[in-house]
Amino acid sequence: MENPLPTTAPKLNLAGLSKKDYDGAPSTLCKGCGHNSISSQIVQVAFELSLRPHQVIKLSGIGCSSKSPAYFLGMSHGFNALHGRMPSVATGALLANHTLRAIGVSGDGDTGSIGLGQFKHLMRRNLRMVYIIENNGVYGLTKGQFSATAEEGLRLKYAGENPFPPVDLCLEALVAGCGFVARSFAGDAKQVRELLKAALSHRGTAVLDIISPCVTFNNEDDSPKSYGYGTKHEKPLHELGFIPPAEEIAIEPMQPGEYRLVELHDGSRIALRNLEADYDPTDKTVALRRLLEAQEKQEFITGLIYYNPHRPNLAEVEGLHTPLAHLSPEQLRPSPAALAAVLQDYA
Ligand SMILES: Cc1ncc(C[n+]2csc(CCOP(=O)(O)OP(=O)(O)O)c2C)c(N)n1
Ligand code: SF4
Ligand SMILES: [Mg+2]
Repeated sequence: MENPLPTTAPKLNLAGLSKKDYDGAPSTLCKGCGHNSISSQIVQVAFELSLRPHQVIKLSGIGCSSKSPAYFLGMSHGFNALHGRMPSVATGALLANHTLRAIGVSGDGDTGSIGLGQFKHLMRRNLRMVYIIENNGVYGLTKGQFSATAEEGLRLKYAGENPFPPVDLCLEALVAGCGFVARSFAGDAKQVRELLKAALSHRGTAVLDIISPCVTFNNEDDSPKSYGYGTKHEKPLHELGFIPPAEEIAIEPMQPGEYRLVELHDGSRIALRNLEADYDPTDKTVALRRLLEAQEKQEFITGLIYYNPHRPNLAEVEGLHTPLAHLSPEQLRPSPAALAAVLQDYA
């Protein structure tokens, strides 16, 4: 019998792939978890940017957030590291092959508690990778204990009252030398997408601290990491749009001085329209002051908080050329004569 349903070919990108080709396994996270929404944006961005899946490596630590690389880019490389140890594994992987595009997903526990030391050293070394923190203020996977990013005095049904002040991971990244520091909200899909695209174009480590509500343990409307609170209180510093290399700027209407264009490493640009008077994301002192002020006033600011493309990344510092993975068997296996010459040096 003939199939009565009309068949339409899926839209393909420049890599010849459909959006479905960027899917991962079905998510096993709770329905409505912010982490699921971030995975969907990664799929969308990878499709729009025509990333080649075999040139991407996904990395993570341990947590609900760290499980999520299983739910996007199923054809890419992946490594689920130990708790808080994603930076070491990422460093090893990218020293072996610095041409890979690396997307790391961590949690506020994975980064802000057990992994804080590794995180700080990753910023210092400026490994080229996108480092996403899916920040929900709790250890979701182990049933909702407070994490280091939970607000002081926050009361939660299962965890009780948090007596400690929070760690601000954007501040930590900034102080440690990170050149791309952004904060976003899983409920603001467009901003997450534009920041992800820009982060993928950055020369070194790009940190995206995304408030990603845990609907099971931390989603009461009065909690600053809930959907309700985020939707009501998000204060974007600017509207932003990613412009791929060589593409015309299609933002209308555009008055002189209304937009700030920030050039990225690969020739793409971000157009920023300030919503907050004179916010300059290229000024580190301004960024530090604004983050401290937001902490003091408990404001939920989002956007590109700091940008500096000038520091070389780790591969550049190390002067890496052809990755081991791209060498031919002949290059990898020296001849007996070459080996004898090397040994001669030690004689
Ligand atoms: C060495 C070690 N210590 C503790 C744990 C237990 N543990 C598993 S996940 C986790 C925290 C996860 O929290 P977060 O990174 O915020 O991820 P979420 O689940 O909230 O997305 C902890 C403490 C572990 N797996 N390994
Ligand atoms: S427990 Fe929280 S963080 Fe974990 S999957 Fe459920 S909603 Fe997401
Ligand atoms: Mg968490």
